[in-house]
Amino acid sequence: MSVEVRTTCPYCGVGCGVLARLDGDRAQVRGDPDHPANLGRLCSKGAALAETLALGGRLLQPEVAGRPATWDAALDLVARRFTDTIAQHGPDSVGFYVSGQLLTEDYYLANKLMKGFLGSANIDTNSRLCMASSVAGHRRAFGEDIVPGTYEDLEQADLVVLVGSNLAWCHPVLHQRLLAARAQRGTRIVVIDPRRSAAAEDADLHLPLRPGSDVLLFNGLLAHLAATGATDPDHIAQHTTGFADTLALAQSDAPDRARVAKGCDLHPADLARFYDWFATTPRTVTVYSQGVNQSAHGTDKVNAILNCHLATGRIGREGMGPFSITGQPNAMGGREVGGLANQLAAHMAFTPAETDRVSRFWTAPNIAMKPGLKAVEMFEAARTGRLKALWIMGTNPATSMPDATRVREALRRCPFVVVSDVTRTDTTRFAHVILPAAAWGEKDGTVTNSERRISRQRAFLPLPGEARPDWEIIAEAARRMGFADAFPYQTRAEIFREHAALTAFENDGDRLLDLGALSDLPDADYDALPPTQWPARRGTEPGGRLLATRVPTPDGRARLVPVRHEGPARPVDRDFPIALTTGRLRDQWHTMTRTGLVPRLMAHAPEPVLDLARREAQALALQDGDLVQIDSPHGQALARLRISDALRPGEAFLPMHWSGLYAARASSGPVSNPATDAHSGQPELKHVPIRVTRATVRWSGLLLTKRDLRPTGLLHWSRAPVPGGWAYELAGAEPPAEGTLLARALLPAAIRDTLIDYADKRAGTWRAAALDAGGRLTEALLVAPPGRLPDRAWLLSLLADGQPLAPADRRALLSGRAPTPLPDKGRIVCACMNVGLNDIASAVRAGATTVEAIGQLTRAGTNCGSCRSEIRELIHAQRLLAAE
Ligand SMILES: Nc1nc2c(c(=O)[nH]1)N[C@H]1C(S)=C(S)[C@@H](COP(=O)(O)OP(=O)(O)OC[C@H]3O[C@@H](n4cnc5c(=O)[nH]c(N)nc54)[C@H](O)[C@@H]3O)O[C@H]1N2
Ligand SMILES: Nc1nc2c(c(=O)[nH]1)N[C@H]1C(S)=C(S)[C@@H](COP(=O)(O)OP(=O)(O)OC[C@H]3O[C@@H](n4cnc5c(=O)[nH]c(N)nc54)[C@H](O)[C@@H]3O)O[C@H]1N2
Ligand code: SF4
Ligand SMILES: [Mo]
Repeated sequence: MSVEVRTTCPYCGVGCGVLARLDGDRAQVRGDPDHPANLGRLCSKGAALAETLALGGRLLQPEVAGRPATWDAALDLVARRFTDTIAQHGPDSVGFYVSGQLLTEDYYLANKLMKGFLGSANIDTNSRLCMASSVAGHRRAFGEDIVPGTYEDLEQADLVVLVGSNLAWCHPVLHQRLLAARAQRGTRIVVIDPRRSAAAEDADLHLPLRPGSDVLLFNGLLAHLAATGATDPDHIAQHTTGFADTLALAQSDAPDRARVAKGCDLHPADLARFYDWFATTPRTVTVYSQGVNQSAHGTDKVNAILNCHLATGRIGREGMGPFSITGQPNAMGGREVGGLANQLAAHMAFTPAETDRVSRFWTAPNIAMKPGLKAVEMFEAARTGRLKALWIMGTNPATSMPDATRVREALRRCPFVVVSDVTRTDTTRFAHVILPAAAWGEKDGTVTNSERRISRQRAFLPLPGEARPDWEIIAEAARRMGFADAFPYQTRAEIFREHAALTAFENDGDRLLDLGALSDLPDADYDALPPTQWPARRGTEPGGRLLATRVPTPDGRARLVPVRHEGPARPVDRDFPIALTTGRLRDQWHTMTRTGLVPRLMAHAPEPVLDLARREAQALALQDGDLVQIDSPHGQALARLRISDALRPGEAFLPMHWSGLYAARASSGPVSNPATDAHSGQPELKHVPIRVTRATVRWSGLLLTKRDLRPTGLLHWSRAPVPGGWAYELAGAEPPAEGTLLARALLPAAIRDTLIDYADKRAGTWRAAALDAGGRLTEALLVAPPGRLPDRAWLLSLLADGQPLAPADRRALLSGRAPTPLPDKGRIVCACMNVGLNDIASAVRAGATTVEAIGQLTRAGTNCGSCRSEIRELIHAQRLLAAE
């Protein structure tokens, strides 16, 4: 048996420690009981990591112009095209678009190459879509991008306010820690979210505010704190500036509570309760995430929250503080190295003193002197021809950027596009050069989580094919561009030490980001580095809370920032009357390149679904399960409709995960609004006005196959991995006979002869199946009028079985009727224990009224706990049904 390797989960910013090991060729993972972030827990995604490691679909060799190439040829071409483009058009004609999923060492090199040596600051990251408003808000208030608190604060608080954060699904292990602490000390939880999210389901109070009205809510809170004497005059006087002006603007914005209740569309009693709890609870932590950041006024939302904490002195102390929680595993590390276009490096910006300092440290005479293009601007520059060479690393902008159709146009027009990825994506389709990167389990380096804790990711798998770690790819390219002296690295430890040394360089305490104590870490200590929180100043104990008193502004005081409430960039109107928000599902990670491979993770949400408020669904006479078209001013999407009571009237929700690899046109990117926040450049991904209409569907189909296809020419398809292969849902607007022809073309010519083939023209149905030499099902294709496909559970079991088809099953395939209909679990709710919606509903009917009782009857919710909030909601819904 092999040794267990201590590493870190590559998904969310909680940064859980993982113990991974290889038994033969089977990987196994479990939570690291010694990691301070998770103390042994993992959520459904972390627990399924071992199932994402199969090499099918991995990029294993560089490609140039769609053909396999050697590393030498590919890297020479990258170096030559970047060098030539700069020689002809200047440094600002090239760009890098990178990712919070790179390791710190990768990120540091990409930033150093672009800003220090190519001479432009055109390196931006998907953190622009994610954390940029928090960064800008922190810098306005604290002079530096600092998250003051620690995870323990959530456990030591008496009140935890989650603003625009679905912690239950997006940071599940931290959510479980919070719920465990609440069971001990009775912590109150308030959720501020237009949607009744899974986190809201667990809250003591949910404020379903009008989308975009957060500033008004927190301005009203500041006014309330002042009016009730809940502010801390000593803290305000000694450690802050700007209180009077900030309060004055808050009071004029929110003159009384009635005005706030109306503006935010909240019940006055709920609002009063929240204000009262906040005013009277010193130990308060406010956690905020994308409902705050992804807004045209995200930076103001951040400062509106910070203002309330600064006015009460609740910052940097046990159980208190504002807490911007990061999304990606290394969003924080990217901010440390300076991966955003408007930062230089190591929390320094572009002042003359800072550019001088960094240029001396790097020995970089050609350093960028001004901020570069931010993500939305960068793709627009590529579209309009200003940007002529672009290198994308570890992110999938063709899917995840707003107004993604224009982004694709930009990628099509850009004369030279390089993509470093581990797999094919919507973005690699536009690449002139594809570089195969090492994936989780193979790569090795550091990441920093939401509480500033640096952890090692360690390799436990060999590099497959010709894949190479990102830092090596970047260093190789840099050497070929003529910068061998500045990129001599042989190991990642050297890079980490240099990064740590830069944070400490000429830093006499004016930058809190200081990793000086790690700047001469021997290789062996780097390899063995335990999770370490910064600051890690030389000669001091690392870690701890920050900003309680001293703040890294020139005068040492934190700034309250006056902010005024403004609505969304583009409100709803007659043409686009519904407000769409986009966000995350429990078991998927982003554009599904890894979690989409795991049947049990996919089972929670196997199809792209638009949630629509009941009032609109009724007004439009839409039914659950209808295929609907979503039109926004920017683009279109197609998804299955689900009527929702968790949404406010007038609102809809679409997951951000679906890409062109998993569905015909269900991505949120083309629909989303590219309008950005003026301070942070972060796009308003949480609000876009839309119109919803029923799509005309005349036939539907189901294809079970072992092949990995991407159908073209159909109105709609989506797919999910299932045991034994893939299940494709198909739909078309043609009459069933034509649909049959279209669908039939999906079958490979070679096997069309081995088919069990049955058509009933009158009924509009057609069924076909292919068996291998052993009589096992390899393909099944069924076409029928909408809603008339045969029993799905039975069909899936035939594919999963791997046994020769029994005569009864053969006959049943022809007749379209399952021999004995299998019990249908319904959509899977508990991914760990494989428990479905229908199992839970029958447990409720059998008398289970608590999550614990459901657990005893079905085992749902007894492992990672990620599904417990949903089970609570289901119990509630079932009991309402029963009461009707
Ligand atoms: N399962 C899963 N977990 C993840 C990820 C994933 O892909 N899957 N991704 C990670 C990443 S990179 C990130 S950034 C985080 C994101 O984590 P979260 O920010 O928690 O997740 P989202 O679902 O994007 O959005 C949060 C909530 O914002 C609400 N919202 C929309 N508009 C408003 C508004 O105007 N005001 C307020 N107050 N709320 C609003 C939405 O209804 C939604 O419930 O998750 C991380 N964790
Ligand atoms: N409408 C809408 N859009 C959104 C959001 C939203 O809420 N709504 N959220 C935004 C947010 S917060 C985020 S963070 C983004 C996320 O959006 P993306 O960053 O585009 O999403 P991912 O699918 O995580 O892309 C990561 C890519 O890196 C690859 N990869 C994985 N490991 C490695 C590696 O080690 N090296 C390299 N080179 N590649 C690797 C993966 O295969 C994948 O293709 O989406 C944003 N877009
Ligand atoms: S909470 Fe889940 S996704 Fe996030 S780091 Fe932990 S195991 Fe990974
Ligand atoms: Mo994110």
